[in-house]
Amino acid sequence: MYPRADHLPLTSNKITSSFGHNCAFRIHTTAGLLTEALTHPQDPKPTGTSLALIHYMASTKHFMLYTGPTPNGYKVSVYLEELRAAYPDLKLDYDVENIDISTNRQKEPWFIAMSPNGRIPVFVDRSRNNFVVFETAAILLYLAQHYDKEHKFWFDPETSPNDYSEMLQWIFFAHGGVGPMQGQAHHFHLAAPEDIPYGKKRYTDETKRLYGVLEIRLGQGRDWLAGPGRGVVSIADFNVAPWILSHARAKVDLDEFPLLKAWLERLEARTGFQAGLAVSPRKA
Ligand SMILES: N[C@@H](CCC(=O)N[C@@H](CS)C(=O)NCC(=O)O)C(=O)O
Repeated sequence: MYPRADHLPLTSNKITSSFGHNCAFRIHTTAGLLTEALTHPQDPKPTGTSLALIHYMASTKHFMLYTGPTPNGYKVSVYLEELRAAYPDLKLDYDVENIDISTNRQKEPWFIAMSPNGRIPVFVDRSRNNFVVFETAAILLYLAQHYDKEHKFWFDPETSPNDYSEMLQWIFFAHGGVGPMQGQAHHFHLAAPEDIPYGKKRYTDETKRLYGVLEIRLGQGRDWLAGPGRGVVSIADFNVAPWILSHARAKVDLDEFPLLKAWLERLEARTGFQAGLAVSPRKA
């Protein structure tokens, strides 16, 4: 069991000085990588720990995002790009390392040191002492709390408690429902080593049922999932949209859900949304 990288002890002061005073704080999170690099100096893999460490250390950008071209990966890059567009003065910038999950890089010790779950995406906040966040919904809420101070894409729990609660309801609904169920649909249709019609049908049907729930919500006179009146675009929408975008992989026809289809088109028309998808290009 690897501890969280930012809880690991400082391993080397020499590296701090060679990167200048702004980089000193980074050592704490990189300690996981560093420990691996020092423990396995013979690591021959070009994508191994030592290169990951160098990549991490060589930048002064605010954030580091370990991600990939998947629905969960896109959730975070979409919100990051929406934030960049909404808060140009913050000059939020970030490094991206696209993790090829087909080679199981996300199961390597340096990655597990950051995220014991061994899945992408993982977000590291260099500006806040290399704090590490995994689980997409938690990353979105973290970004909202620290970098969306004007509540452009979320609701203030103090002044708008009901909107805040509804936003959480739709985030949890997607995080516990749409993601896992549609993920299984993708698996049975595209990745399972054997053809299992029962699994395909069960998870496609459940995905359709969950899309139907979103359709009901949008049918309540709404453009967006949370917020007063017709709603306001928020992280409740960003959190589920990349899954809906992948509907074909789950063998779901979006024409069966016209309000959801129109909602997705509204999101796709947004510059930030498009930029977020471009962060991790899908392989042809
Ligand atoms: N509940 C997690 C799910 C993350 C997840 O399942 N990521 C997938 C890609 S969409 C992954 O890393 N799969 C590789 C693996 O399972 O090893 C979250 O929301 O962050």
